[in-house]
Amino acid sequence: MKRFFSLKMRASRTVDGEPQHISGAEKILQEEDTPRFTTALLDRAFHHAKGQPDFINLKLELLDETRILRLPALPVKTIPTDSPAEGLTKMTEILRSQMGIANAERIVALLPQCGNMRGAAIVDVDSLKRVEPDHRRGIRVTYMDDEASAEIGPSSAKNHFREAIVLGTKVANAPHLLGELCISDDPDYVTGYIASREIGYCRITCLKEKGSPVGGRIFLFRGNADDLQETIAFLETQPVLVSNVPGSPAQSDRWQRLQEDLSQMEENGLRRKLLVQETSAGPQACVAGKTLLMLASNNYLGLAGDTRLVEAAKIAAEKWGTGSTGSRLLTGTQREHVALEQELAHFKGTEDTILFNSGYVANLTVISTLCGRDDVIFSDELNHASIIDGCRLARSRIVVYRHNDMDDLERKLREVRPVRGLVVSDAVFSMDGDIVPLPRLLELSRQYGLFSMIDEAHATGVIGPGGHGTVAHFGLTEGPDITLGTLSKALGGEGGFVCGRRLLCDYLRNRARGFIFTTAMSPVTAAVARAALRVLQQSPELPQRLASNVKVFVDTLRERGIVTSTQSAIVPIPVGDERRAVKMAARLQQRGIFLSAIRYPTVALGQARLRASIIATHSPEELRHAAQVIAEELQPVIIQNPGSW
Ligand code: WAQ
Ligand code: MG
Repeated sequence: MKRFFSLKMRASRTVDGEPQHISGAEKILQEEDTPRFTTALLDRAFHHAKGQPDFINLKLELLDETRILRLPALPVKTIPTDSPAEGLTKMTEILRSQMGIANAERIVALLPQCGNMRGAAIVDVDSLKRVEPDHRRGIRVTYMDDEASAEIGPSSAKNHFREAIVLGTKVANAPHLLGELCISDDPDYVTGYIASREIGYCRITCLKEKGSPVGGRIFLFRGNADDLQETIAFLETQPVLVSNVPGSPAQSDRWQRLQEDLSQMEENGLRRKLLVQETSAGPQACVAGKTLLMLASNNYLGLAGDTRLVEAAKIAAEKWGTGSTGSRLLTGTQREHVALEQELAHFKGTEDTILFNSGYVANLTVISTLCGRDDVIFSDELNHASIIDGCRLARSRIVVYRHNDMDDLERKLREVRPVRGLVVSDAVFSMDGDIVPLPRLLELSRQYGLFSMIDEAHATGVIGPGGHGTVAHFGLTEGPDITLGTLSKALGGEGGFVCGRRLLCDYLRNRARGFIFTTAMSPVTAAVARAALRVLQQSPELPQRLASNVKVFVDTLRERGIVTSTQSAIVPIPVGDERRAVKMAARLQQRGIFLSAIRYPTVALGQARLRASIIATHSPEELRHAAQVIAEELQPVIIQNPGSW
């Protein structure tokens, strides 16, 4: 096995009795390379423009290979700017509209005060306070290197860009950090950057006057005191090797980049594989010839394999054929589509409904059709990717509020005072299984004159009496302006829908690109959804059976010491480490239980979990058995690893 070392060099000179820094560098390298690099670093120390050192500190330290995190370099984008004013404005804009940070101006204004230190400032994006323990030193990020770098040039060849992208990639992947701002304190270097996992590494070519020694670096933090400790520990001690670091901002190879990214995912346990299901959907599944208890599907009511839906599909196919033949606005509207829209409106108690080809498309389309550059969208931090993508497509200013925290939402509404916009939330959160506090959300949206929207993907057919959804669950007389649902989860088919007032649906039929510029769903698909609604109406006990199954499963887990809770059919079981979660899921699969390991980027790094979703047609015995097996497998992990780094 290869042994990896961290090599650090610091050279200084004593001036008036005080040590004065000359140069410093660090590497992560393999044992056989240590002599070569030690010599090269010494050479760099002795031949520096700042002068002759009288003190050189060389440190060589063995690293635990299994702890080294390998990360692909952030994608690079360059934004050309002509003046510091323009550059800082660009930075503020990105911070505000692409990263959803309300205090953007004030944070950028702090930047020049956070430089000329050994380290960087950590700024709490909500309180705007510096929270790193030592304000004179800052937090110094170390234990990182470009995986491929095999050269140390003379100090004159210092490559600001490559060093910064290595640091920026590590910082962007640190827990509880939303991103980073940086201006170099090299008087001759006016290019700086703003970076995050979402926006990548965005270079801004002019951020200060040439000749100015004033730089700065800010890490944007959100969290509590424990979170801060975790962030600092990651920055200061987690070894990181960054792969695919471009030699210059312009360098790229269009295929190699894809290959390296996939290899990297593989190494980090993040590469996905498709599992082929060999039977129709039900409480059991057959994968690779083995029968497993299915705890990973969205088939909450068991309808995806229901014979009544299958019959409806056959009849519809015979009557209507298989394709809709065109856009809804041209030849793609058949009686099945119209009837389904009316029946969904009736089911949800709204004036009208409009169909989409999937829930993802529905979110993307509705949000980007209703909102534009002049809107502010308030979005829960745990909202589903399709909501986030919809917000981005809208090009609105995005303000992210803390998960299900209506006080935080209210604070942000008060602060931003939006003229126009939207408050949007999942109804049931897909990775945690909890429910949006809808009454308060509606009250706040109304008070500020904003549209309200919930995504009932995991609520339709599951939540509320008869599976009617979140509005029924809270016993409200008036629901949100926009309610989105899917036909593909509890309703056992496929497609998405949006319901609300007639004006909303009429508007969307005329303006929504994801409705207009696509072929309508098959009439068979529409007929299947209608059959699912009929089954649900004839069997209102189905959602109840689901709820009591969930209770059996959660109670058994709890009896066995596994801490979990849910308000829906989704039961998150915390594990922490990504690779461990994957290993655990594989082991459970060997023991006949199929559930998914959910990990970064679906949830934050270090918060990997197992996610069980329950089906109404599971038997209580099956669920009790599954919970016991899961508890047996998980117990040692929970004790050894409370989800820390
Ligand atoms: N950890 C934390 N903060 C640091 C570190 C570190 N390892 N090194 C420097 N800083 C802080 C410190 O406060 C400096 O004053 C500030 O960052 C700027 O450091 O794509 O050269 O080394 O072409 O001057 C950006 C490259 C170069 C843009 C940034 O920063 C591009 C740069 P400098
Ligand atoms: Mg530097």
